[in-house]
Amino acid sequence: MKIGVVCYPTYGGSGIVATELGKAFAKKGHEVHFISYRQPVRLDVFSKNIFYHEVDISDYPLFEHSPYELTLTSKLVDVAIHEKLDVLHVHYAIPHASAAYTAKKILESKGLKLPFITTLHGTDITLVGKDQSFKPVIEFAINQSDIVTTVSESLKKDTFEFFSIQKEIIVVPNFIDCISYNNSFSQSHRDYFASKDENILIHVSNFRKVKRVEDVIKVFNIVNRKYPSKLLLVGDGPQRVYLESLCRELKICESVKFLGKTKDITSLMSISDVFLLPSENESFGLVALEAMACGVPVISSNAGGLKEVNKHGVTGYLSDVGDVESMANYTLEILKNQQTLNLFKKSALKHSENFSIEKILPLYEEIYESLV
Ligand code: GMT
Repeated sequence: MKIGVVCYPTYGGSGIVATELGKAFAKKGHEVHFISYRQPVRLDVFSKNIFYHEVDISDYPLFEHSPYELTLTSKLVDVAIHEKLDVLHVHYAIPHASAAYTAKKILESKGLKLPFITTLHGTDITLVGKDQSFKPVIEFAINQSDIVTTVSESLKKDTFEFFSIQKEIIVVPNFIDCISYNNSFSQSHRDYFASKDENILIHVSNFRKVKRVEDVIKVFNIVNRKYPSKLLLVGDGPQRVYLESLCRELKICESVKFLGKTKDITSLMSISDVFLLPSENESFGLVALEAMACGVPVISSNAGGLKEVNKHGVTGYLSDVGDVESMANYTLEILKNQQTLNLFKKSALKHSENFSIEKILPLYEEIYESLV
């Protein structure tokens, strides 16, 4: 098959899922054409089956804002015609699904067919989708997609709740390539951050409000008073300055390491004991799954699809959003002795295998084939 993939190229989970999925299809011998305004971060491999088409976002003096949706639509038409795409998979509703719809109609006027699949990832529904200024477009684009998928049952429910949807929605969970997460532990890396008797807690995100990173710091502050620990904060974003000031206020700057947008997340997760994800909303929580694949138990909120990923009392624990006391107590429970920690680590790793790419790829394959 010749597959077009549209995604955001940045660090966000939707771009990662789109890129890893495309790479996996290319590995199986399909031709995959990525279309975005910048090369996706994980598209760092050479393969004879992978192609990248950049959408021009340079400004014309008349425009105050670059009309990305239109340049994307034109690029989709161009790539579909010249590369003879069989199917298009767009990740994130706006503007990707609406651009795909317009491209499909333009192609139809030329006697060509291009079915498209829209995968909804989370904030396109739960945050952006709720915005009245986007709602009619998102609703229309979802209804016009040939197939719609969501990454969790919870997001499917939200989509039906927020919009008037006349289509069936198929749930295809996020996935990981288990092999690439194993065996990244390095004692010297661990020694660099913490002494022998300290624990390492970790959080990875884009530091947006929805992630509630301040709760991560508050949980850490409680845990650290009982069991001396270090906190690794990986990522960056709008809340960074506030988070730094909170650490100063709590006088824990020495124990909290802001590591920025490093690419080598696996190595950092592999030396950690507990992963914290207290999000206000999380359609799936790919990053929690990545932590589990590194053998790290997860303390998370019970928002959105996190219940479908993190198994309470098995792979970690879930608490109500904002209940930092409960999250701290659960963290202390996991860290109470090496035997308990090892048990949780083992269960987290085992559970992550349920989301292996080998299990999820055939679901997308079936969807593509049904359209081609
Ligand atoms: O806000 C983010 O976390 C980024 C966002 C994205 O679209 O890149 O992530 C969403 O999609 C991920 C991949 O499907 C999910 O694992 C995340 O849970 C989801 N984020 C939210 O729902 C907040």
